[in-house]
Amino acid sequence: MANESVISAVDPEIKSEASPKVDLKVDLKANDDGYDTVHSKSPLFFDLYERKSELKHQTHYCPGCGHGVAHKLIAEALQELGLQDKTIFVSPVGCSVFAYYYFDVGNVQVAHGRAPASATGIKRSCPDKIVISYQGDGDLAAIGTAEIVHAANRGEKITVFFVNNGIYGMTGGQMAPTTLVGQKSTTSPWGRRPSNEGFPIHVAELLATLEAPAYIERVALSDNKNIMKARRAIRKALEIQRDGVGFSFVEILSPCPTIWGKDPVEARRWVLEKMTPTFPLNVFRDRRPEIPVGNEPPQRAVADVLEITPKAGARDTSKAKNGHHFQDVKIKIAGFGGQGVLLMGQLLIEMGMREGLEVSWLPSYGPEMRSGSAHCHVCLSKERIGTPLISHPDVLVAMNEYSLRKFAHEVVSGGIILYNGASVPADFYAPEQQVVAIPAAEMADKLGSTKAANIVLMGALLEETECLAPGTALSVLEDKVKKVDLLEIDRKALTAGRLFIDEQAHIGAVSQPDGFA
Ligand SMILES: Cc1ncc(C[n+]2csc(CCOP(=O)(O)OP(=O)(O)O)c2C)c(N)n1
Ligand code: SF4
Repeated sequence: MANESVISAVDPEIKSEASPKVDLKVDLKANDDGYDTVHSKSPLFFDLYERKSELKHQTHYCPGCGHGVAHKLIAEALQELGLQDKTIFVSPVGCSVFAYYYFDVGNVQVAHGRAPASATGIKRSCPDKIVISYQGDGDLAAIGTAEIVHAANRGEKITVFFVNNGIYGMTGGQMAPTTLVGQKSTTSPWGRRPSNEGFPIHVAELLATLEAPAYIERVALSDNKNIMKARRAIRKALEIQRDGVGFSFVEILSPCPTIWGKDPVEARRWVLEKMTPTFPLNVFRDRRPEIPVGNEPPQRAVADVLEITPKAGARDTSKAKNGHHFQDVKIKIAGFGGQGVLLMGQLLIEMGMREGLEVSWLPSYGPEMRSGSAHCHVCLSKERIGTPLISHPDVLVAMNEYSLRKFAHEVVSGGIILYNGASVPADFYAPEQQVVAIPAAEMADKLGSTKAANIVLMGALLEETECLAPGTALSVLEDKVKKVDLLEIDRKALTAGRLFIDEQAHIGAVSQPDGFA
């Protein structure tokens, strides 16, 4: 079998025991005994499987496992098509989690079920690459049902190889969505009953109800003839991606001798005799998707789409991209719901858009918005933003002590922490960051509304970082705050925050207990 030939191709000891005269490293040349070598290891595989230091030359798959065969067919197709250097292989959670030990291509291993979503992101950011999502049936048809359906429905130009062995292999044989009616598993020891566990899910047929997919085929690793068909289907799916046609999907019925409790030969026969009646082999889709022309998404800046135009007092947007001193600024604003945490983020991105920047805003809050904890991530950038998630902000605005303690460690070394308080707690240390305590709530209260504490801190942030122009802030406030009296308070709060930084912070109001400023 192909899997065995992979082993014997590289291990001199196994080779000499198994087939003493055949040097499988010789590529399709007649050997001494006159036979041609028809099985050999694809050069696309790494020479050694380093995961097993003591058994470097053998895979981690069980003997007779279909994953090894599927790997070989994929490797050979990539090799033949000359796609090795362009390929990014996304491996799943399941027995094939270690695919990256074998394929000498770009590799990413992702969370359970998420491979089509990750593959989508990779393909969209690197459209010239060949992106493969490789998944088992637990991964794709159970925890990852949503991901595969939506990736297929969007017609992502990726290739998905779906290894259907009717069971959860890695975790010891729980029922999968594809487990056959009557098939026993550790979680259906009586055999799957449609009345209780439902019927097997036919993923290929299900995806074929969608309009976008370009190619959907089901194949089986049951015997040589069907393996050859699988080989052709795999190659075709990759060609479809190479040619930019659309979403391609191959469901591969695959033996799992170990969990099925069968020897490798029986397991292959079982694929043909038991699986194919439920999962018929077929080409379910083979056509170029008909995407209406002229309705492509406009690749314009968000500010442009929303028709946000610069207002008087704002930074000159014609020079905006050159006028900012940063490549990007990442800000985290955290506090309790009701403190205007999310609103402050929205104001900042509105300002950013008016200054011609790319912006993102990612809110996070619990079910209890009022008084529950809330935070948001804001990114202002001269370039398109890869992710709105910010792990290490340049600036943290901590509206309360809880947020200060919880998020301070995330701030980059040399970053800024603006804390809503008269002084930082005595036992709080952030030696690598610049911490500025601002009694924002008190200041806002004196101006007429505690609610304006967020605007005091926004003024301080603008002054401290100079990331956006105060004039832009004013124009945004004028547009967004409808109540005249509140707008007046906000104006004053903005100025108060800026003045605090200018007049007090640098002469000692930076109140780290050790005097760090
Ligand atoms: C979020 C999450 N849930 C559950 C698991 C446990 N888990 C690991 S692999 C697996 C199922 C794998 O089955 P399948 O996708 O069919 O792949 P196979 O092992 O059969 O190739 C499960 C449930 C996990 N690792 N992560
Ligand atoms: S448990 Fe099944 S799927 Fe997993 S490696 Fe073994 S044979 Fe393959």
